[in-house]
Order: sequence, then C-alpha cells, then structure tokens
Amino acid sequence: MPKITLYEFTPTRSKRVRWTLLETGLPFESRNDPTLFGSEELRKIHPLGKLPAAEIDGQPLFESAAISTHIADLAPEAGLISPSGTRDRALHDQWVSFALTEMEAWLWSSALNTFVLPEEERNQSVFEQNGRFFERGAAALDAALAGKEYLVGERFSVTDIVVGYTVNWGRQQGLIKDHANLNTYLDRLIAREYCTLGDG
Ligand SMILES: N[C@@H](CCC(=O)N[C@@H](CS)C(=O)NCC(=O)O)C(=O)O
Repeated sequence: MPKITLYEFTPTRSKRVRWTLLETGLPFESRNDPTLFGSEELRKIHPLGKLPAAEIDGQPLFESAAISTHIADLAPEAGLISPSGTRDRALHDQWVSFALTEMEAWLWSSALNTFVLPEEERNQSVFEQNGRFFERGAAALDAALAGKEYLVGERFSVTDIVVGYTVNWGRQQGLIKDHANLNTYLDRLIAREYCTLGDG
C-alpha cells in the first residue's frame, strides 16, 4: 500500500485528487490548510507553493491531473484508468490536456484577474477573450459527449474527474448554459457517491 499525504485546501483543484483517492479506496493522510499556500513546508513539495501537492512514498508530486492520474495507476483494481500504450490511455491524455489548456487556462486567467492577484495587478480586459476561448473548448467537448455518458471507454474514469472539475468551474461562471451534453454529463458526475465538486 503506498503511503500518501495530500496537501489540500477544499475550494481548490485539490478536489480532483481527493475525489480520485476516495474512488480508489486508498488510505491517505490530509494536510488541509490554507496557510500552506506559498509556505516553506509546501515549497518542499511544490516549487511554487501551490495546492494541491502530494507526497507518495516519500516522493513529492504536484499538478492535480498528474497526481490524480498517478493515484489511478497505483490502484488498477479501481478501474479508473487504462494502461500506458493503449488507445484509451491516449484518449485520457488527450482530454486532460484539452481541458487544462483549451478550457481551464482561460478560467484561471479570469480568476487571477478577479480575486487572486492584488487589485493593482489585475487586468479587466482579459475577461471577454477568456470567455470566448473557454466557450470554443466547451463547445468541442459538448460535441464529443453527444450520445456518450463518459469521456473514455464507456465507463467512469479519472479522465472524468479531471475534466469534470473544469466543466464545473465553467458552470459556476455561467459559461456552459448553452451546452446540454456538458450539463447532463456534469450532473451524472455530481451524482456519484465520492464526488467532491459540491464540497464548497
Ligand atoms: N495547474 C495546477 C494549478 C495549481 C493552482 O494554481 N492552485 C491554486 C489553487 S486552485 C493555488 O495554489 N493558488 C495559489 C497561487 O496561485 O499562489 C493544478 O492543477 O494543480
């Protein structure tokens, strides 16, 4: 059994990792603490002092998608991911990269310029462009979900955990109203016992 410590704070992308851990049933310790941001303790795990981060068998790992993917790999019996080299694994990598770069990056830019950066560093002119580019990615994902319940292999997987977080963030920003498939997909994910998306 791997020894896992999750550095988390509930209303952040650490939800992805907690959800993955709960789906696998792997035991883990939690450091859930907003004072971790930027701290010396956290910088030993994440060079930018960001959350989430994890220590797995004494080794640091950061980036929510990478940690979630690795945890899914550590618990093959949970059936959350296909092995390396398979077509389904390539599709996992595809949709994770797509969600993070073509969708979530625009949401993060808007968040930075709304409440993360100090007021004097915020740039209001990014919002319209961020919304437009997010919308382009959301429309493509909506089309890909037509007639499908999950993104990869016709069953729930860690891909849905990573991508579902991004879609939920878009919903919170009022950006997926016109996308029926995304809304149905997200409701399906939220109905799962261990889903963390509603945790605050
Ligand atoms: N791409 C990273 C994003 C990590 C990140 O930016 N986390 C935010 C909370 S959701 C954070 O630590 N913010 C504090 C900061 O930017 O200094 C991931 O998915 O783990």
